Amino acid sequence: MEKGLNRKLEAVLKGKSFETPPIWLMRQAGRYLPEYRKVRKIAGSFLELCYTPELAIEVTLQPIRRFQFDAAILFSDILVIPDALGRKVEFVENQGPLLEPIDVYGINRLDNSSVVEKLEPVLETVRGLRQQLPEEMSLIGFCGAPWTVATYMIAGKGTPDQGPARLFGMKHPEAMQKLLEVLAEASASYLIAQLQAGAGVVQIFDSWAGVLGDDQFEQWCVKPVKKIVDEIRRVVPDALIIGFPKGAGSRLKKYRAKTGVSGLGLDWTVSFEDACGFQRQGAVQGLLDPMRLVAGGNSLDRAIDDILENLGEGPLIFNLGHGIVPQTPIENVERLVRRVRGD
Ligand code: 1CP
Repeated sequence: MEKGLNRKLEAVLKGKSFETPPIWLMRQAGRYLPEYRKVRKIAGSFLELCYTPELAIEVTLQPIRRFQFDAAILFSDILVIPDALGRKVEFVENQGPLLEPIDVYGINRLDNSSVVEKLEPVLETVRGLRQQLPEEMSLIGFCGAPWTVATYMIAGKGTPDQGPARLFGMKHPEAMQKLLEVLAEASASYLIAQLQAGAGVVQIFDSWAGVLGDDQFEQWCVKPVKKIVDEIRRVVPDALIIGFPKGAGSRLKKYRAKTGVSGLGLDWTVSFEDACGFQRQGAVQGLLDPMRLVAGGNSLDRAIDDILENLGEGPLIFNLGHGIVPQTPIENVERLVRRVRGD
Protein backbone atom coordinates (compact mmCIF):
# COMPACT_ATOMS: atom_id res chain seq x y z
CA MET A 1 0.00 0.00 0.00
CA GLU A 2 1.20 3.53 -0.76
CA LYS A 3 2.71 5.05 2.37
CA GLY A 4 0.36 7.34 4.24
CA LEU A 5 -2.67 6.32 2.16
CA ASN A 6 -4.68 5.76 5.32
CA ARG A 7 -3.94 9.23 6.68
CA LYS A 8 -7.02 11.44 6.71
CA LEU A 9 -5.18 14.75 6.45
CA GLU A 10 -3.25 13.61 3.36
CA ALA A 11 -6.46 12.23 1.79
CA VAL A 12 -8.27 15.57 2.29
CA LEU A 13 -5.39 17.44 0.68
CA LYS A 14 -5.83 15.15 -2.33
CA GLY A 15 -9.50 16.23 -2.51
CA LYS A 16 -11.31 13.59 -0.45
CA SER A 17 -14.11 14.48 2.03
CA PHE A 18 -14.95 12.74 5.30
CA GLU A 19 -18.02 12.82 7.49
CA THR A 20 -15.70 13.63 10.39
CA PRO A 21 -12.95 15.95 9.14
CA PRO A 22 -9.36 15.55 10.36
CA ILE A 23 -8.44 18.06 13.07
CA TRP A 24 -5.23 19.68 14.28
CA LEU A 25 -4.60 23.18 15.67
CA MET A 26 -1.99 25.75 14.77
CA ARG A 27 0.39 26.21 17.74
CA GLN A 28 -1.07 23.07 19.32
CA ALA A 29 2.18 22.69 21.27
CA GLY A 30 2.81 25.71 23.45
CA ARG A 31 2.35 27.75 26.56
CA TYR A 32 -1.32 26.85 27.23
CA LEU A 33 -0.06 23.36 28.21
CA PRO A 34 1.54 22.98 31.68
CA GLU A 35 3.67 20.07 30.41
CA TYR A 36 5.06 22.38 27.70
CA ARG A 37 5.97 25.08 30.23
CA LYS A 38 7.85 22.47 32.22
CA VAL A 39 9.99 21.30 29.29
CA ARG A 40 10.47 24.90 28.14
CA LYS A 41 12.02 25.67 31.54
CA ILE A 42 14.39 22.70 31.35
CA ALA A 43 15.51 23.67 27.83
CA GLY A 44 16.65 27.13 28.89
CA SER A 45 16.31 29.15 25.71
CA PHE A 46 13.54 28.74 23.14
CA LEU A 47 16.03 28.03 20.32
CA GLU A 48 17.71 25.40 22.49
CA LEU A 49 14.32 23.70 22.70
CA CYS A 50 13.97 23.81 18.90
CA TYR A 51 17.48 22.39 18.40
CA THR A 52 17.37 19.57 20.97
CA PRO A 53 15.64 16.68 19.15
CA GLU A 54 14.75 14.78 22.32
CA LEU A 55 12.93 17.82 23.80
CA ALA A 56 11.42 19.00 20.50
CA ILE A 57 10.00 15.49 19.93
CA GLU A 58 8.56 15.49 23.45
CA VAL A 59 6.73 18.83 23.08
CA THR A 60 5.47 17.87 19.60
CA LEU A 61 3.91 14.73 21.09
CA GLN A 62 2.36 16.42 24.18
CA PRO A 63 -0.82 17.71 22.47
CA ILE A 64 -1.20 14.43 20.57
CA ARG A 65 -1.27 12.47 23.83
CA ARG A 66 -3.83 14.81 25.35
CA PHE A 67 -6.20 15.40 22.44
CA GLN A 68 -5.52 12.64 19.86
CA PHE A 69 -5.38 15.13 16.99
CA ASP A 70 -5.11 13.69 13.46
CA ALA A 71 -1.76 15.35 12.87
CA ALA A 72 1.37 16.34 14.74
CA ILE A 73 3.19 19.52 13.72
CA LEU A 74 6.94 19.63 14.08
CA PHE A 75 7.94 21.81 17.02
CA SER A 76 10.21 24.56 15.73
CA ASP A 77 9.81 28.18 14.64
CA ILE A 78 9.79 30.12 11.39
CA LEU A 79 12.80 32.12 12.63
CA VAL A 80 15.23 29.17 12.53
CA ILE A 81 15.87 30.17 8.90
CA PRO A 82 17.36 33.61 9.74
CA ASP A 83 19.25 31.89 12.56
CA ALA A 84 20.68 29.35 10.09
CA LEU A 85 21.56 32.24 7.75
CA GLY A 86 23.82 33.53 10.51
CA ARG A 87 21.63 36.40 11.70
CA LYS A 88 21.37 37.02 15.42
CA VAL A 89 18.02 35.62 16.68
CA GLU A 90 16.84 35.53 20.28
CA PHE A 91 13.53 34.86 21.98
CA VAL A 92 12.93 37.07 24.98
CA GLU A 93 10.59 35.74 27.68
CA ASN A 94 7.09 37.26 27.37
CA GLN A 95 8.28 39.59 24.62
CA GLY A 96 8.77 37.44 21.53
CA PRO A 97 11.57 37.29 19.00
CA LEU A 98 14.38 39.84 18.79
CA LEU A 99 16.71 39.91 15.79
CA GLU A 100 19.51 42.14 14.67
CA PRO A 101 17.74 44.23 11.97
CA ILE A 102 19.17 43.56 8.52
CA ASP A 103 20.14 46.34 6.05
CA VAL A 104 21.02 46.41 2.34
CA TYR A 105 24.64 45.57 3.12
CA GLY A 106 23.57 42.59 5.25
CA ILE A 107 21.24 41.35 2.52
CA ASN A 108 23.98 41.42 -0.09
CA ARG A 109 26.18 39.31 2.17
CA LEU A 110 23.60 36.60 2.93
CA ASP A 111 24.79 33.11 2.07
CA ASN A 112 22.24 30.30 2.09
CA SER A 113 24.58 27.49 1.06
CA SER A 114 24.66 25.74 4.45
CA VAL A 115 21.13 26.37 5.78
CA VAL A 116 20.00 22.73 5.60
CA GLU A 117 23.23 21.52 7.21
CA LYS A 118 22.77 23.97 10.09
CA LEU A 119 19.18 22.81 10.58
CA GLU A 120 20.21 19.15 10.88
CA PRO A 121 18.91 18.96 14.53
CA VAL A 122 15.42 19.88 13.26
CA LEU A 123 15.64 17.17 10.58
CA GLU A 124 16.68 14.69 13.25
CA THR A 125 13.53 15.69 15.17
CA VAL A 126 11.43 14.99 12.04
CA ARG A 127 13.03 11.54 11.58
CA GLY A 128 12.53 10.70 15.28
CA LEU A 129 8.90 11.83 15.18
CA ARG A 130 8.10 9.77 12.09
CA GLN A 131 9.52 6.72 13.87
CA GLN A 132 7.50 7.32 17.03
CA LEU A 133 4.16 8.34 15.53
CA PRO A 134 1.63 5.68 14.53
CA GLU A 135 1.52 5.11 10.76
CA GLU A 136 -1.98 6.64 10.43
CA MET A 137 -0.92 9.93 12.08
CA SER A 138 0.24 12.73 9.77
CA LEU A 139 3.38 14.69 10.47
CA ILE A 140 3.36 18.31 9.30
CA GLY A 141 6.59 20.17 8.61
CA PHE A 142 6.62 23.92 8.06
CA CYS A 143 8.45 27.14 7.33
CA GLY A 144 7.55 30.82 7.28
CA ALA A 145 6.84 32.39 3.89
CA PRO A 146 9.67 34.66 2.69
CA TRP A 147 7.66 37.87 3.20
CA THR A 148 6.71 37.03 6.79
CA VAL A 149 10.25 35.95 7.72
CA ALA A 150 11.60 39.09 6.00
CA THR A 151 9.36 41.33 8.16
CA TYR A 152 11.06 40.03 11.33
CA MET A 153 14.54 40.23 9.78
CA ILE A 154 14.02 43.86 8.75
CA ALA A 155 12.23 45.23 11.85
CA GLY A 156 14.15 42.98 14.23
CA LYS A 157 10.91 42.14 16.07
CA GLY A 158 7.18 41.71 15.63
CA THR A 159 5.33 44.92 14.77
CA PRO A 160 1.56 45.60 14.44
CA ASP A 161 1.45 46.19 10.67
CA GLN A 162 4.97 45.53 9.42
CA GLY A 163 5.52 49.21 8.60
CA PRO A 164 9.34 48.90 8.73
CA ALA A 165 9.42 46.05 6.17
CA ARG A 166 6.88 47.72 3.86
CA LEU A 167 8.88 50.93 3.94
CA PHE A 168 12.17 49.09 3.37
CA GLY A 169 10.70 47.38 0.28
CA MET A 170 9.60 50.73 -1.14
CA LYS A 171 12.97 52.40 -0.53
CA HIS A 172 15.08 49.41 -1.58
CA PRO A 173 13.06 47.27 -4.02
CA GLU A 174 16.08 45.40 -5.34
CA ALA A 175 17.39 44.49 -1.90
CA MET A 176 13.89 43.33 -0.91
CA GLN A 177 13.71 41.17 -4.04
CA LYS A 178 17.10 39.69 -3.21
CA LEU A 179 16.14 38.97 0.40
CA LEU A 180 12.92 37.23 -0.68
CA GLU A 181 14.82 35.14 -3.25
CA VAL A 182 17.43 34.03 -0.73
CA LEU A 183 14.66 33.12 1.73
CA ALA A 184 12.65 31.27 -0.93
CA GLU A 185 15.68 29.18 -1.93
CA ALA A 186 16.60 28.41 1.68
CA SER A 187 12.98 27.56 2.56
CA ALA A 188 12.54 25.27 -0.44
CA SER A 189 15.67 23.24 0.44
CA TYR A 190 14.58 23.13 4.07
CA LEU A 191 11.05 21.88 3.25
CA ILE A 192 12.41 19.30 0.77
CA ALA A 193 14.71 18.03 3.53
CA GLN A 194 11.73 17.85 5.94
CA LEU A 195 9.69 15.85 3.40
CA GLN A 196 12.62 13.51 2.82
CA ALA A 197 13.05 13.10 6.60
CA GLY A 198 9.43 11.92 6.98
CA ALA A 199 7.01 14.89 6.96
CA GLY A 200 3.92 13.94 4.93
CA VAL A 201 2.65 17.51 4.54
CA VAL A 202 4.31 20.92 4.77
CA GLN A 203 2.68 24.24 5.61
CA ILE A 204 3.95 27.68 4.56
CA PHE A 205 2.92 30.31 7.16
CA ASP A 206 2.48 33.79 5.65
CA SER A 207 1.11 35.44 8.80
CA TRP A 208 1.60 38.96 7.43
CA ALA A 209 0.25 38.54 3.87
CA GLY A 210 -2.73 40.74 4.83
CA VAL A 211 -0.82 44.02 5.17
CA LEU A 212 0.18 44.20 1.50
CA GLY A 213 -1.20 46.21 -1.43
CA ASP A 214 -2.10 44.51 -4.70
CA ASP A 215 1.23 44.82 -6.44
CA GLN A 216 3.23 43.88 -3.35
CA PHE A 217 1.00 40.88 -2.68
CA GLU A 218 1.92 39.61 -6.13
CA GLN A 219 5.66 40.37 -5.83
CA TRP A 220 6.35 39.66 -2.16
CA CYS A 221 3.81 36.99 -1.30
CA VAL A 222 2.67 35.04 -4.39
CA LYS A 223 5.93 35.03 -6.35
CA PRO A 224 8.29 33.72 -3.62
CA VAL A 225 5.74 31.13 -2.43
CA LYS A 226 5.30 29.91 -6.03
CA LYS A 227 9.07 29.60 -6.25
CA ILE A 228 9.12 27.41 -3.13
CA VAL A 229 6.23 25.23 -4.39
CA ASP A 230 7.80 24.79 -7.86
CA GLU A 231 11.18 23.92 -6.39
CA ILE A 232 9.68 21.37 -3.95
CA ARG A 233 7.59 19.70 -6.69
CA ARG A 234 10.64 19.44 -8.97
CA VAL A 235 12.19 17.15 -6.34
CA VAL A 236 9.06 15.71 -4.66
CA PRO A 237 6.40 15.81 -7.44
CA ASP A 238 3.41 14.78 -5.31
CA ALA A 239 4.29 16.93 -2.27
CA LEU A 240 1.25 18.08 -0.26
CA ILE A 241 1.59 21.76 0.62
CA ILE A 242 -0.75 23.99 2.66
CA GLY A 243 -0.44 27.74 2.08
CA PHE A 244 -1.70 30.06 4.83
CA PRO A 245 -1.60 33.68 3.65
CA LYS A 246 -3.33 35.18 6.68
CA GLY A 247 -5.51 38.19 5.88
CA ALA A 248 -5.37 37.61 2.10
CA GLY A 249 -9.20 37.79 1.86
CA SER A 250 -10.44 38.12 -1.70
CA ARG A 251 -6.96 37.32 -3.04
CA LEU A 252 -7.04 33.74 -1.71
CA LYS A 253 -8.42 32.19 -4.89
CA LYS A 254 -5.73 33.78 -7.03
CA TYR A 255 -3.13 32.77 -4.42
CA ARG A 256 -3.96 29.07 -4.71
CA ALA A 257 -4.23 29.17 -8.52
CA LYS A 258 -0.91 30.98 -8.93
CA THR A 259 1.20 29.31 -6.24
CA GLY A 260 -0.12 25.76 -6.78
CA VAL A 261 -0.53 24.94 -3.07
CA SER A 262 -2.73 21.89 -2.39
CA GLY A 263 -4.58 23.28 0.63
CA LEU A 264 -5.64 26.78 1.59
CA GLY A 265 -5.48 28.03 5.20
CA LEU A 266 -8.31 30.47 6.01
CA ASP A 267 -8.43 32.94 8.90
CA TRP A 268 -11.69 33.73 10.73
CA THR A 269 -12.51 36.83 8.67
CA VAL A 270 -13.22 34.78 5.54
CA SER A 271 -16.98 34.46 4.83
CA PHE A 272 -18.60 31.04 4.45
CA GLU A 273 -19.69 32.06 0.96
CA ASP A 274 -16.08 32.71 -0.06
CA ALA A 275 -14.81 29.63 1.81
CA CYS A 276 -17.29 27.40 -0.09
CA GLY A 277 -16.07 28.89 -3.34
CA PHE A 278 -12.43 28.18 -2.43
CA GLN A 279 -13.39 24.65 -1.38
CA ARG A 280 -14.67 23.93 -4.91
CA GLN A 281 -11.02 24.36 -6.01
CA GLY A 282 -9.59 22.05 -3.31
CA ALA A 283 -9.10 21.49 0.41
CA VAL A 284 -9.57 24.33 2.90
CA GLN A 285 -8.39 24.53 6.51
CA GLY A 286 -9.15 26.82 9.44
CA LEU A 287 -11.77 29.55 9.96
CA LEU A 288 -12.38 29.18 13.70
CA ASP A 289 -11.47 32.35 15.62
CA PRO A 290 -8.89 31.39 18.33
CA MET A 291 -10.86 33.60 20.74
CA ARG A 292 -13.80 31.17 20.44
CA LEU A 293 -11.52 28.61 22.01
CA VAL A 294 -10.84 30.99 24.89
CA ALA A 295 -14.55 31.83 25.25
CA GLY A 296 -15.75 28.20 25.19
CA GLY A 297 -19.39 27.31 25.94
CA ASN A 298 -22.18 28.07 23.49
CA SER A 299 -20.13 30.58 21.57
CA LEU A 300 -17.61 27.85 20.73
CA ASP A 301 -20.24 25.19 20.00
CA ARG A 302 -22.18 27.41 17.58
CA ALA A 303 -19.02 28.40 15.71
CA ILE A 304 -17.96 24.75 15.34
CA ASP A 305 -21.41 23.74 14.07
CA ASP A 306 -21.46 26.62 11.56
CA ILE A 307 -18.15 25.47 10.06
CA LEU A 308 -19.30 21.85 9.85
CA GLU A 309 -22.66 22.83 8.34
CA ASN A 310 -21.19 25.14 5.74
CA LEU A 311 -18.04 23.21 4.80
CA GLY A 312 -18.52 19.66 6.12
CA GLU A 313 -19.49 18.18 2.75
CA GLY A 314 -16.27 19.10 0.95
CA PRO A 315 -12.54 18.60 1.62
CA LEU A 316 -12.09 20.22 5.05
CA ILE A 317 -9.31 20.22 7.65
CA PHE A 318 -10.71 21.45 10.96
CA ASN A 319 -8.38 24.07 12.49
CA LEU A 320 -8.25 27.56 13.93
CA GLY A 321 -7.94 30.69 11.80
CA HIS A 322 -4.63 31.42 13.58
CA GLY A 323 -2.59 29.98 16.48
CA ILE A 324 -3.91 28.96 19.92
CA VAL A 325 -3.30 31.75 22.45
CA PRO A 326 -1.62 30.98 25.80
CA GLN A 327 -4.73 31.76 27.91
CA THR A 328 -6.78 29.03 26.18
CA PRO A 329 -8.43 26.71 28.75
CA ILE A 330 -7.51 23.08 28.11
CA GLU A 331 -11.09 21.91 28.69
CA ASN A 332 -12.21 24.03 25.72
CA VAL A 333 -9.77 22.21 23.44
CA GLU A 334 -11.19 18.91 24.70
CA ARG A 335 -14.72 20.20 24.08
CA LEU A 336 -13.77 21.22 20.52
CA VAL A 337 -12.32 17.83 19.62
CA ARG A 338 -15.32 15.98 21.08
CA ARG A 339 -17.81 18.14 19.19
CA VAL A 340 -16.02 17.91 15.83
CA ARG A 341 -15.85 14.13 16.19
CA GLY A 342 -19.45 13.87 17.41
CA ASP A 343 -18.41 12.05 20.62
O1 1CP B 1 8.48 31.03 25.07
C1 1CP B 1 7.86 30.35 24.26
O2 1CP B 1 7.51 29.19 24.52
C2 1CP B 1 7.63 31.01 22.94
C3 1CP B 1 6.31 30.82 22.27
C4 1CP B 1 6.52 30.23 20.88
C5 1CP B 1 6.11 28.95 20.45
C6 1CP B 1 5.41 27.89 21.26
C7 1CP B 1 7.18 30.86 19.79
C8 1CP B 1 7.82 32.19 19.76
N1 1CP B 1 7.18 29.96 18.72
C9 1CP B 1 6.54 28.80 19.08
C10 1CP B 1 6.38 27.59 18.25
C11 1CP B 1 5.89 27.74 16.87
N2 1CP B 1 5.95 28.86 16.08
C12 1CP B 1 5.32 26.70 16.11
C13 1CP B 1 5.28 25.27 16.64
C14 1CP B 1 4.40 24.27 16.17
C15 1CP B 1 2.96 24.34 16.61
O3 1CP B 1 2.62 23.75 17.66
O4 1CP B 1 2.14 24.94 15.88
C16 1CP B 1 4.97 27.25 14.86
C17 1CP B 1 4.27 26.57 13.69
C18 1CP B 1 5.38 28.61 14.86
C19 1CP B 1 5.24 29.52 13.72
C20 1CP B 1 5.49 30.98 13.88
N3 1CP B 1 6.43 31.62 14.65
C21 1CP B 1 4.79 31.98 13.15
C22 1CP B 1 3.73 31.70 12.12
C23 1CP B 1 2.41 31.42 12.71
C24 1CP B 1 1.80 32.56 13.50
O5 1CP B 1 1.59 32.36 14.70
O6 1CP B 1 1.51 33.61 12.91
C25 1CP B 1 5.30 33.23 13.53
C26 1CP B 1 4.85 34.58 13.04
C27 1CP B 1 6.34 33.00 14.48
C28 1CP B 1 7.19 34.02 15.14
C29 1CP B 1 7.08 33.93 16.59
N4 1CP B 1 7.70 32.97 17.35
C30 1CP B 1 7.36 33.10 18.67
C31 1CP B 1 6.46 34.20 18.76
C32 1CP B 1 5.86 34.71 20.04
C33 1CP B 1 6.27 34.69 17.46
C34 1CP B 1 5.33 35.84 17.05
C35 1CP B 1 5.95 37.16 17.24
C36 1CP B 1 5.01 38.31 16.93
O7 1CP B 1 4.30 38.73 17.85
O8 1CP B 1 5.01 38.83 15.82
